[in-house]
Amino acid sequence: MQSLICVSLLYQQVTPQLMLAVGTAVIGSLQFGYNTGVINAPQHIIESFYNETWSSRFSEPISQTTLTALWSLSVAIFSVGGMFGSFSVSLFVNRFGRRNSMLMANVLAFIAAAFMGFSKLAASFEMLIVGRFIVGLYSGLCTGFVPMYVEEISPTSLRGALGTLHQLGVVIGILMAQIFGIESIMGNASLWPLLLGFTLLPAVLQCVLLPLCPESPRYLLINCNEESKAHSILIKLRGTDEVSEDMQEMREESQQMKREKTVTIPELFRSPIYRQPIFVAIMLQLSQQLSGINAVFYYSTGIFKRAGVSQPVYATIGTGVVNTAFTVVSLFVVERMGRRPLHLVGLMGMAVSAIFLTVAMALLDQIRWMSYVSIAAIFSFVAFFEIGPGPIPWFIVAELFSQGPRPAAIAVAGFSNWSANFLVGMCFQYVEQLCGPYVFIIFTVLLLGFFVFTYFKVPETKGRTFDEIAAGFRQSAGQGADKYSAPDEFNTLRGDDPDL
Ligand SMILES: *[C@@H]1O[C@H](CO)[C@@H](O)[C@H](O)[C@H]1NC(C)=O
Ligand SMILES: *[C@H]1O[C@H](CO)[C@@H](O)[C@H](O)[C@H]1NC(C)=O
Repeated sequence: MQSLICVSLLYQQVTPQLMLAVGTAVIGSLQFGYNTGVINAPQHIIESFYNETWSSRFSEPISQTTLTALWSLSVAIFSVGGMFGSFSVSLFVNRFGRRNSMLMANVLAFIAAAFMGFSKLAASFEMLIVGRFIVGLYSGLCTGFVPMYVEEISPTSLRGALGTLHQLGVVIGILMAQIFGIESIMGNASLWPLLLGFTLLPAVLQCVLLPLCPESPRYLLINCNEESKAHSILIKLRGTDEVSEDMQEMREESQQMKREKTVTIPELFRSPIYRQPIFVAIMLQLSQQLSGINAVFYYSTGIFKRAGVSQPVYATIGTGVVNTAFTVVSLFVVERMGRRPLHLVGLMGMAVSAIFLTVAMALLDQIRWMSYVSIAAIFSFVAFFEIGPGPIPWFIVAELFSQGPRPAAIAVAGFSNWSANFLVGMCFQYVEQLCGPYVFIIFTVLLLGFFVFTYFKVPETKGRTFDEIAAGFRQSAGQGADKYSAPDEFNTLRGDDPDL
């Protein structure tokens, strides 16, 4: 009976307008995922393109070190772009609005697609690298724009569920890239430029659909003070005239924002009330990236090959399928369960899977069927990622900070995310060449470290107010932090930044 009511409520709230807007925005998440995964399958084909280009330019074959360096750079420069992109999000969203920012960002996708798509024709690997940088920039912007827009247009009761669609878009993007990367589709010597340039099509689609989507009512009301516009958009999005509650909620939020000054990034680190939460936020991001998940998404085809799997591309697609399936699972559990237990379970599961993978790869020469164990281990590694370290850090970061410090906190978290992502993309191949099958031991150690950190330092945030969470931090920090009571802190902060 109760679930019947839930379903009918859901039906009422998910209007066509809302679906269109969310669906269009999530194309941005798809783009991020696609470009994360696209470089994986055709690695060897593009490497031989680098080799040929190099030979014809310098009339000598490329050395293995140069090739590894160039390839790692092509993979990892995406994260450098992402870092700049995620830092620029706030420059756009408050000036141009959420929807128009998304629209404008697509210019980057066009440019990047051209650079990557024509790199072979121009016999220039530099173009490919530049294209990867630009598409990273674009992805960094998307990972800021999309969750913000989706959250702001969704009704409160659906915010969590629709918010996870961003993550779902990302993993479907990865899966698409893996499927298109099959040799008989686009992962071959003649079509790989199309594989990389494909990012153009979703961009075009989004440019066509975005003008049909509404601007975020929250932006209109709070940033532009256009109350009637916000009101009429809400009516369309909700499919009912009864939007006074939503309006009220946004007005209260706006009041709250006026009371609570925006905190800048340096203030975040200077102020004792934020120092601990921001430390937790950074560590959670690192636990996501240094778990080794991107080593799998960037290099799994190579890993499977070394693990003796006969059709590595299909195993890679398998990881995409598992990834997508477990993202759907987490979509249902995250809203119900606490964040902390899920993160702990995810980290421990990943650590155990990494151990299995290491053992399987070490015993491969003695025992043939170990290649199946390695496949299973990578699948469960990915599955546990989507239970914990995948979705949880974002929930916690958003729930740890109230209005004032949240944008700065999210920028810092994004920065840590992308820097760690870069580190993994850049170093994995080198470390793997050094450690051979034991490379995942490094991730195991890191994972166990993050498990211990989460166990002792990360508070539960679900269903708690910011004040309660802050009180918890003060308690655990001991006497020292008690000297600073929150209101005083806000007052001093308000004093030293006149333009906000
Ligand atoms: C580059 O190509 C040449 C000729 O095809 C080949 O002998 C050499 O091994 C390749 N170099 C690398 C690092 O793969
Ligand atoms: C951080 O990285 C993960 C995985 O690479 C991704 O799912 C997430 O959206 C990223 N967040 C940001 C802000 O870049």
